[in-house]
Amino acid sequence: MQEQYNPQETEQSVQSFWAENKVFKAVKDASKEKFYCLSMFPYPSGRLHMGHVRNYTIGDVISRFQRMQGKNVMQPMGWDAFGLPAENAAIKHQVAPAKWTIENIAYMKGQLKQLGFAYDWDRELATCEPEYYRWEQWFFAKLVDKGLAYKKKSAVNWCPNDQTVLANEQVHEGKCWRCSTTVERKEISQWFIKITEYAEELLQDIDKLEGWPDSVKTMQRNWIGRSEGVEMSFKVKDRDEVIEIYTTRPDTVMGVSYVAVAAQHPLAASAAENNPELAAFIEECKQTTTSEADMATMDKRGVATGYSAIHPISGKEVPVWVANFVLMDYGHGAVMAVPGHDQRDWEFATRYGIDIQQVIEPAQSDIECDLTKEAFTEKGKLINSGEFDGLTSQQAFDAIAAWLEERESGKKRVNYRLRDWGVSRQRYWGAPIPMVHLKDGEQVPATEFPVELPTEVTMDGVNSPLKNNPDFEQVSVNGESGVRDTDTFDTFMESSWYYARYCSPRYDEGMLDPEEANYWLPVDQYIGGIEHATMHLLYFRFFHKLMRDAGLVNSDEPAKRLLTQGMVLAETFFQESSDGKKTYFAPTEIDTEKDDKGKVIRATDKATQQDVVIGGMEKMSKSKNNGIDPQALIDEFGADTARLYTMFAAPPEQSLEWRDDGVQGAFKFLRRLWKMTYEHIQSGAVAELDVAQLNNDHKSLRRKTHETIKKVTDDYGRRYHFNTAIAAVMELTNAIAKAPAASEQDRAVVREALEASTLLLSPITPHICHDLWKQLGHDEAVIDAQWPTYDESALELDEIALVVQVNGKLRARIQVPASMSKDDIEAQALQDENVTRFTEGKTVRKVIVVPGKLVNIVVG
Ligand code: ANZ
Repeated sequence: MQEQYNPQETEQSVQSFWAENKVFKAVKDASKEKFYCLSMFPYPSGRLHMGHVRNYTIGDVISRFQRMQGKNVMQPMGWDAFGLPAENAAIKHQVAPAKWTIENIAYMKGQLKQLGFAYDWDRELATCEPEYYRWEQWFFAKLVDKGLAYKKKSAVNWCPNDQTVLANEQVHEGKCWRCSTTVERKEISQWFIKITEYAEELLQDIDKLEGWPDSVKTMQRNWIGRSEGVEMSFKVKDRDEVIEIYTTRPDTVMGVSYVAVAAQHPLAASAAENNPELAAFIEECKQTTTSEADMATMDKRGVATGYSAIHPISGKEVPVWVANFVLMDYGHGAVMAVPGHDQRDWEFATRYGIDIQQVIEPAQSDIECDLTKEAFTEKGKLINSGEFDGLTSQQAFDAIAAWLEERESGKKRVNYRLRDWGVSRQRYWGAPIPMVHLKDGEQVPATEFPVELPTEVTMDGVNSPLKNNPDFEQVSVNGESGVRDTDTFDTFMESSWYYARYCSPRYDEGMLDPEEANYWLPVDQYIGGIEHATMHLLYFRFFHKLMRDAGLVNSDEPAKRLLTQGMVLAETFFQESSDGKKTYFAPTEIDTEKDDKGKVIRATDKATQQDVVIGGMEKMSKSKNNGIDPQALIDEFGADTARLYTMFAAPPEQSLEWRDDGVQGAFKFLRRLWKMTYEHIQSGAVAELDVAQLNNDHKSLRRKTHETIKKVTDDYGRRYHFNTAIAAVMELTNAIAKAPAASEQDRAVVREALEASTLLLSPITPHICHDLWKQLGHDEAVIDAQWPTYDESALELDEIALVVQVNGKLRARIQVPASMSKDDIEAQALQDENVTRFTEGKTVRKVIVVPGKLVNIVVG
C-alpha cells in the first residue's frame, strides 16, 4: 500500500476493474429482490454541470447501498438527445445536430465514467437513435388507431419575416430571436394526445404514490385541477345559437348580469361580421398570449356583441360580451358572469358599468361584504334568488342543478384544468411524427417504422430540413401515395417511456420485452429535479397507464419512490456599470477574503484588483457566471472528493451552497482516512477480536463502531440523509485516531472500526473504499461485500452516568452499573456525599428514578 492517497491513480484502476469485470451489469434474477434505481437522464448539452453531479451521486449512493443490502440492482443511464439546443448549435457552428449530439454524448459519458457511477452501460440508450424512437412512433400509431390521438388547430408563435414557427424560447420580448420581427400567433393543425381521458385516474392514483414528496403530489393535483360544477345553456335572443357555459358556482346563477365569451368563440366571430371594433378586439386577443397565471392580474377588457342571452331560470335578458379573460379551451369558452361574487367579473362590470347584484349573503354577520369595493367570493346563503332564497350555497348547488336538469337546460359536470397534450413541434431535431396525409385528405399512420429522420443535413436556421424535402416527404402507404407530416414530437414524448425501455433496450420485437419490463418495473427509486414536478412527471405517469392499457406493463404507476434534489447554489460576484448593467465574474476570476465561518466577506477582481459586489448565493447558471466546473474539481481532487462533498454539504432535498473550503475539507478527510489505514496496516498483522478480553477503552470504541453502523444504515436506507451518515463516520474515524494501538486487542477493535468505516462510506466514495477494503485483506470487492450489521451487545453500556437532583437542583453525578435496579440506584444516590449535604436533617419525601437519565429527590 502506498503511503499517500493518490486519487487519480486509485480511481483509474478501480474504474478499470469495474469495467473489465462488468460489475454493474444487471441481469434479471427471479430469486432476488430487485431494485431499479433511476436518475433523470441528461440532455447532452456538452458538459456535465454540478446539478448533474449531485443528482447522479444521490442515485449512485442509493444503488450501491441497496446492492450491498443484497438486492439485484439495476441503474441505467442514457441521453435525452433530441431538442432545440442541437439545432441552435447547428446553425451557430455549422455542424449537423446529430454529429454535435453524438460528440457531446461521448464527452459526457467519459465524465460520468470518471465519476465512477455504477451504471449498467450495456443498457445505454439515446432517444435520437432510430432503434429507440421507432417504438415511440409505433406506439403513437396505436394511439391514433384507438382514438387517443387526434389533430386539431392550435396556436403557435409565427415569425412573418422568416416564415417559420418559433419555440417559446426563440421569442424574446415578443420578437423573433433572429430578425427581431414582431412575432404573431398563428393557428395551425397539430397532433394532441388525450391525456384528459386519464385525468381522473391520474388524480386518484396520486394517493398510491406513497414514496413521493407531498409537494409534487400537490402540484400534480393542482395541475389536473378537478372541479365540480354545472353546465347550462343560455339561448341567444332572436338567433339560433345557444351559449353553453360551465360554472362551479351555480348557486350564484340568479346574479348573472352578462355572459362573456372567448375571442375564439363562434358567436364572437358572427357578431364581429358587422362590427369592426369587435373584429379588431378579437384579432388583438388572438395575438396576445396570456398565461393562465397572469389572467388574474391582467386588465380585464371586452367589447359588447350587441346580442342578448336569455337567463335559463329567470328568463331575463342579459348582454353578451367578448372578453379577454375567457379562455377558449376551458369549459365551453364562455362564462355566466356574476360580478357580485366573482372578482374578474366584478372588475369587468365595474369598468363597463354593468349591473352588480348581490345574491349571496355571508353565513355569519361578522364577515364583510361590500360590493362597492370588491366581489364577495365566499359561499353563504342565497338572497334575491326567488324560490332558492334561504338555501345555503351547498344546498343551492344541488337544487339549481336539479331544476335545470328537469328542464333539460343544464346538468352537473366534472371539469379538469388539464388540457390534452399537444405533441407536434415544427422543428427538425426530433422524432418524426409518423403520419401520412393521403391525396383524399385522410391522415393515416405510417405502416413501417422507424420513420427515419435524415441526419446528413445543413441548417439555415429558418426552415426545418424536413420541410420541402421530397426525399423525406414523399411516401406511399398501402399503395397510395401521400405526404409525410413534417413535424416532430415534443421531446417530452421520448422522456415519458425511456425508463421502461431500459428494461430491454435492445429488444427488437416490440417496444418492451414484457418479461423484462414486468420484472424490473416499477422503478423503485426515481431521482430528479423539482422543476419536473408537473410536465415530465405527469406525462411519465400517463404513458405508463397508456402502456398498461396496451398490455405492455402490468403495474399502474411507473415509480414507487421519488426524490427531488435541491438546487446547487454558489456565490455570485458582479460589478455594476453606471447604466445599471451587471457584469458577472466567474469564481476563478475572483480573489476572496473569508471570515472564520468560511463566508466570503470581500471579493476582488484578480485582473484589476478592484472590489466587486458579493451578490449572494444563487443557482449555478451561465447567466450569473457562478458555475463550478465539475471537471476541474475531478482533475484536482478526484471523483471521490466531488462525490463526498456534494453529499456532505446538504441533505438531498435541500439546496446546496457551494463552499470551496468544504471541498478542501472533504479531500483532507479522505487523505486522513487513507493514512490511518496505511499506518494500521503497516503496524503488522491483527489478531481476532475477542470480546471476552476487552477493556473499557476497547468497549467504548466498539460501541462507537456499532452505534455508527446503526445510525448510518438508517440514514441511508430510510432517511436518505447522507450528510449525517458522513458526519457519523467522521466521528468514528476521530475515535479511531484517539484509540490506543499497542496491544493485540487494541488493534483488533481498531480494525473492526476501520472496516466498518470503509464499508459505510463505500456507496459515497467507492474508489478509495475499494482500495482500502482490499488493503484491509479482503478478496472480494467492497461492492460485493455485505453491508455491516450492528451487534446489539456492543451497544450496551457497562456503566451509565446519572444526574441527581435535590428539589429540582442538580447536586451530583453518579456512575452506576447499567443493569442496576431502581431501588439500588435510589440507595446509591441517597448515599452520595454531594447529596447528603442537601438532605441532612430533612425528611426525604419522595425519590423519582428516571432510568438512564436522572434521580430526583424531594426533601422537605
Ligand atoms: C360563474 C361564477 C360565479 C364562477 C362565481 C365563479 C364564481 P375552476 O374552479 O377553476 O374550474 N370559467 C368557466 N369557463 C371559463 C373559461 N373558458 N374561461 C375563463 N373562466 C371560465 O373555474 C370555474 C369557473 O371559472 C367558472 O365558475 C366560471 O366562472 C369560470 F361567483 O361561473 B364561474
